[in-house]
Amino acid sequence: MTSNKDEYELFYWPSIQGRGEFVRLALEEAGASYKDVARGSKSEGGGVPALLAMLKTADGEGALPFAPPILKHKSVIVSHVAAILHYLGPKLGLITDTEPKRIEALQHQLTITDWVAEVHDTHHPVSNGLYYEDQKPEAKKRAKEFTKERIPKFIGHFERALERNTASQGKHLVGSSLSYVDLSLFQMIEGLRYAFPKAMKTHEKEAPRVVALHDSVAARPNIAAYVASKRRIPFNEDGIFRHYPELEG
Ligand SMILES: N[C@@H](CCC(=O)N[C@@H](CS)C(=O)NCC(=O)O)C(=O)O
Repeated sequence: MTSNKDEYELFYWPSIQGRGEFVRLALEEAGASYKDVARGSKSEGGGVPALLAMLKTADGEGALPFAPPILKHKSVIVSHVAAILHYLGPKLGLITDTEPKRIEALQHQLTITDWVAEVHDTHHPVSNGLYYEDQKPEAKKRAKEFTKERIPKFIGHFERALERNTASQGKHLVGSSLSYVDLSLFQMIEGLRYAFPKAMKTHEKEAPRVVALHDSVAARPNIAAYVASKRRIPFNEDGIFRHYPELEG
């Protein structure tokens, strides 16, 4: 189904931003040609069957992927958001191609991976295999702790990381220019504002650099165009960032 112009193939669930969005943002910022395979038509070899086939057979070089998102580039297959961005970063000009900078970015991205897992656990604290409605009391407890303790801890961490990065006067997380980690932090703020608007109003006051970084990413022409386009799936209650008013107490 891939035409020659689609250099990268992203395999991710077609109806949510989810973890795939961190990869989409990097590809969009770079203006890369890519195919969001499961959003393509089944008749042309896309759709969810193509994603399931990738999970099952992973025809290419690389580890058998456990879960999406998965990137295929030529014959190389990469899964896990942080590994995908580590791979794509230098190719897309979204990280300085030196080992110290790449490992610095990878560490930040892995912190975001941990943070995303905690966001997920606010609505699925007991099991992925159960519906939200079957774990509501636990979700309430988890979300209360998450909004009170964990959001400020993570946001505060990134605020300090920005402050410490004097090479960019606190404007970027790694080095002196935009990296894929800045795009991912933008997405965390977007998602948390959707899921927990009240808590974010409070916590953002303590993190002016994080908010400024979010705003500067939002204003980048390719990101602004993408966010306004149909390619950007709206947040919804099937994704990672879900807005359940009852979880904000
Ligand atoms: N560490 C992985 C997590 C991947 C992941 O949990 N993917 C979700 C969708 S967002 C999934 O389909 N998981 C299936 C499962 O855990 O059984 C990453 O960062 O990409």
